[in-house]
Amino acid sequence: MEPNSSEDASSNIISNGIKNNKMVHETDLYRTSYHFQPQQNWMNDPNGPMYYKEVYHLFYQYNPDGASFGKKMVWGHSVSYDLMNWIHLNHHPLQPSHHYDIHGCFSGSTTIIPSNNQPFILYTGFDETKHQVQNLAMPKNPQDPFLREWIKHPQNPIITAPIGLVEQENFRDPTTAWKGSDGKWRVIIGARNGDLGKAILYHSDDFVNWKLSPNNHQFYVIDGIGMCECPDFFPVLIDGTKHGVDLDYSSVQDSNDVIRHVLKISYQNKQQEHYLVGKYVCDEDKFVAENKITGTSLDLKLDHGEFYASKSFFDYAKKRRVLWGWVKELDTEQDDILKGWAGLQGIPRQVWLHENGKWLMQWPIEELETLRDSDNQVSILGHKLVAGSTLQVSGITASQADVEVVFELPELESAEWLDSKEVDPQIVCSDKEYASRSGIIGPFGLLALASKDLTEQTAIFFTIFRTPNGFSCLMCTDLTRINIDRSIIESFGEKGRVCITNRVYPLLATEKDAHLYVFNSGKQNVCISKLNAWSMKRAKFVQQ
Ligand code: DQQ
Repeated sequence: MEPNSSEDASSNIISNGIKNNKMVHETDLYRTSYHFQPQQNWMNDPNGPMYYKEVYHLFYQYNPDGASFGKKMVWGHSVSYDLMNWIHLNHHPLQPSHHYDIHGCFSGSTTIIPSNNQPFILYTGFDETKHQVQNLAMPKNPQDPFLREWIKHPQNPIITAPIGLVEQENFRDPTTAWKGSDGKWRVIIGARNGDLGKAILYHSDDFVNWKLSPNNHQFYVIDGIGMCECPDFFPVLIDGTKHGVDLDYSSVQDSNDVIRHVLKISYQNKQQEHYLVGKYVCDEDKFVAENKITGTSLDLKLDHGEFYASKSFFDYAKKRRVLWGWVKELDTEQDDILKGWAGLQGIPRQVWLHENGKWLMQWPIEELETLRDSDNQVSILGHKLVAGSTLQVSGITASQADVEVVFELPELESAEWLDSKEVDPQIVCSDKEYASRSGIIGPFGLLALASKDLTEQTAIFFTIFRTPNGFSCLMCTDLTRINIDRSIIESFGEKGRVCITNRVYPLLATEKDAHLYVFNSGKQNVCISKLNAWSMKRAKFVQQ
């Protein structure tokens, strides 16, 4: 069973492209129907997402000149009322214009100043000497809910790299700033110094003049990982509820018993999102993490697939924290140039802390359900999935679908033995043949974007093991959700504890030739206690 392969994608696109001689979205087999992507060209990191004057804003790293990473990156900008349907604004709020960003306006964040509800952008400029410096921009007209025009601060660059502490070429991606209980603004900037990955902390009284934190400017240092890109620092409630909290520390002293903080870094060398959960002592600028980033499979990760440079924001409207993440292409640069675009944003996710206080939970935001086509839904209840069997889920558009499935498992005693100290689950997972190998309980799961003859498919599967401390499952889950959208598959397992994002480029399983199956390669029967699947409607994207 060949998983959908990326390397053969080019033949398909080339044939389409040349044949039709015009690549319009409809014929573009891999262009998504409900994921955020610009009309054309290259997109990477989500920048400064926010909710302002009842409008959701998403800025993103964008190359206006082509479908590959550009020499003069700008900030793209789109707005929405529901985080699903978008208005792509024609202007670029930030584009290279001065010595301090002439080689590119790189990633950064927005901060809304509570006192006057005015948003500011802090972003990294790639300057004339190819050093990375931090700059400030503010809206020309804060009354415009679409914030179409931005002005760069005359004092830019407002922060330059502290020599000896960090490399001037690796000092970027300022976080959303927050005000401490001492009334001082704080911001973290990602950096590297040799093998040391660093989160550098700055203070400011007026949001313009910044200096290294006198308490603890090396906010967090990780040896052996190299560059810490796109840091994100935010509070979460420890009561397990899905509510979000914002970065307001007027009373932080006594809230460490109800909140924890998350420091997320984009691990450049591994292109993965690793995070720490811990206690933040604001007036000492100390972050005491309860886990470590070691670069091994034991690390806490936001996603085990293609998901990078993520950024969260506090959604005042719904009192939740929403997470965006860039999902890059896995086909070739040639393919991207031919299809005329590259890069997606994952479905925005609500993020909260598990009630055990140890790890984050993520789930697609509820607005995604507004795109479910209720006239095109399938339900399967209490179906015994016999060992070695496959069941087609028909009656939906399998190339763009939303699926929720609950599996019930037989008695577990017969499960195979696995000592996770001896075996790295990540390696087991990455074995392409694993899904078809017959274990005792599993592999079982879903075959998405599958061709009729199953020669092409992407398996999302689970296996149950007996381990030294009880039972564990390889992405074992009782509740899973997968979002399928033509060339992206996002899986959310165990109610949101495990997320895996895939990019696939099916050659056969496209449009109406795409199918969805449930399978059980295990020796024991499992039960589909509940499966609901919906065809998904297209989201609306307009240019303005
Ligand atoms: N992408 C940006 C950088 C950031 C990197 C440039 C992460 O600011 O570090 O597009 O993908």
